Formats: sequence, structure tokens, C-alpha cells
Amino acid sequence: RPDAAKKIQLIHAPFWLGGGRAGAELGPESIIEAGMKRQLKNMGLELAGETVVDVPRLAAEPAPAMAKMKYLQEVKEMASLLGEQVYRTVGAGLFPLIMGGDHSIAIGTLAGLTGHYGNLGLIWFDAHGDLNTEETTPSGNIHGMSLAAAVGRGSFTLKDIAGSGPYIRKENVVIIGARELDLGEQEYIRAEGITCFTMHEIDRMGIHAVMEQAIAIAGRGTDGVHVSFDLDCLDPLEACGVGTPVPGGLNYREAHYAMELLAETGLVTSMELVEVNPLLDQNRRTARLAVELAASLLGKRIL
Ligand code: 5AB
Ligand code: MN
Ligand code: MN
Ligand code: MN
Repeated sequence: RPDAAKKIQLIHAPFWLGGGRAGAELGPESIIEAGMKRQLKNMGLELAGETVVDVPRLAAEPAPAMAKMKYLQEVKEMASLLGEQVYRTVGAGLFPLIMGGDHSIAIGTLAGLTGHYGNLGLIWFDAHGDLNTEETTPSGNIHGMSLAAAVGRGSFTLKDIAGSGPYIRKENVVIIGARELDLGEQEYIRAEGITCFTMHEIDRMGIHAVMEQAIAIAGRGTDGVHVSFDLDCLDPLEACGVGTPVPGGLNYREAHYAMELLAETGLVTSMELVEVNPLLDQNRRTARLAVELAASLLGKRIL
């Protein structure tokens, strides 16, 4: 059953500079157009409020092609503004549902969440690892470094954002759906023993067993679990409206089932939906999927 006591705060983070590809800033609006509010209402959930974070939308300068961290200043500004909103939302007893925006917004989300929760678990649905640093990045795009920042890897981390709390502990991080990891990311995952269920493990074990283990790991000794959902974890045949599609992803049923299992745990503190790019989408298909997956995570059942 949807937890009717759950009051949702919708937070728009219309930011694209971390992904270096325009269109992600239109993600929040597209998710709203796809029926997010209607969906929450139909489920009997209370929409407490809606905030649009005033993130930098246009860079003062085009990113230098060789930069190892493109638009770092803008990312920091975005993260502190978003972090403040998320912190306030949690403090008010509301459930933050953050709509991106490229995946660099997770740095802001997690700055706000860790300011409140001292020991948060994290499940990162993604085709990618997002564990690059300025040294290992092949692109200079900070959306590929956001999980690294969350665990304290690299020179720019969560701690650079005012109000943030402790890093997310590596033993409580789980990546699900990976199928494109850069060399430096592979080495780091192996060296640090980060739990990463690639598509190979999902094929081998099935999504049910993967989720049971993921929930146990992210939930072990933590104050709750944040779900960071990069829509590119899904197969591009079902979700083409993302900035960096990779073939061979989660299908519709697997993704829904994963959200339903998370809902059953009652452990989820917050969710973000990132990398929806309506300029690349077809008939808002990806945005509609984002709405449906959020609904499932918030407890939607058909019977
Ligand atoms: B996303 C790549 N690893 O660092 C890089 O979409 C892609 O948030 C990053 O997962 C993709 O540039 C970032 C090649
Ligand atoms: Mn990502
Ligand atoms: Mn990704
Ligand atoms: Mn992407």
C-alpha cells in the first residue's frame, strides 16, 4: 500500500552543465508534463509542495575542451542550492523527490541528505559507475564523477559543499545496472570492494536476488537508503531520452519490480530521477517511465 502518511516534496533541479549536453535541464518539466503530480494524487499521496531550484542554467563561458572538470564552479553553486532545499525538506519531515537534471545533481542531493542523516545507504541505478575523478575522466563531465564525490574519491567531493555531512560509506553503496565502466572506475571498484551488480550479475542471478542483496548491503547499519536513479540504467529501447545511452540495460519489468521491492522495505528516505533529456526522448516515453518508477517506489500496487 502507498504510505498515505508520506508527504512528498517535488524538487526540480534543471541543470545540464554536469553532463555537457543541453536538454537535461528540461527533464523536470518533462517529468511533470508526463503526469507526476496526477500520479501521486491518484495514489492518495499528499503533495506537500514543489520547488524549482534556481540552478545556473547558462554557463558564463563554454567549457574549455581540455578541462578535466567542466563547469566546476556552476556545479558547486547548483549543489549548494539544491543541498539546502533537500536539507530543509527532510527537516520538515517530507519525502524529497528530486527531478534532474544531469547526474551531477546527486552531489547536491547527497549534501543535503547527509547533513541530516549521519549514515545513509545508497543504491545507484546506472549504466555507468560515475566514479571518475579529474584524473580518470575521459570526458571532463562531472556527471561521471558524482558517486566518486559522494564517497570522497577525488579532489572535488561532497565536503566541498557547505552543510554536507559525512561521506557515504563505501560498504553501504550499491551500483545496479552497470555495463560501461571506465578503466579507472573498474580498478577503484575492485580495490575498494564496492558492490556493483553489473548487467552480467542481473542476468545470472535475476533482479529479485540482486535487489535482496542490494537492500541488505545499503540497509545494513544505516539510517535509511537513498535511491539515485539514472534513467540510462534502463535499456535504450525502452528509455531513449537520456544523454548517454548504452545498449543492454534493465527492462521495464525488472526496473518496476526493483522499485516495488524497495517500497516494501520501508527504508527509502528519498529518490532522485536523473538524466531525462526530452530533446532525445520519443513521446515523453522516458519521462513517463520516470513517473511510473517513482510511483512504484512510493508504494503503488495494482491490487
Ligand atoms: B552518467 C563516462 N564514464 O565519465 C564519463 O550518465 C560517462 O551520469 C559518464 O552516468 C556518464 O564521461 C554519466 C564516459
Ligand atoms: Mn549516472
Ligand atoms: Mn549513466
Ligand atoms: Mn548519461
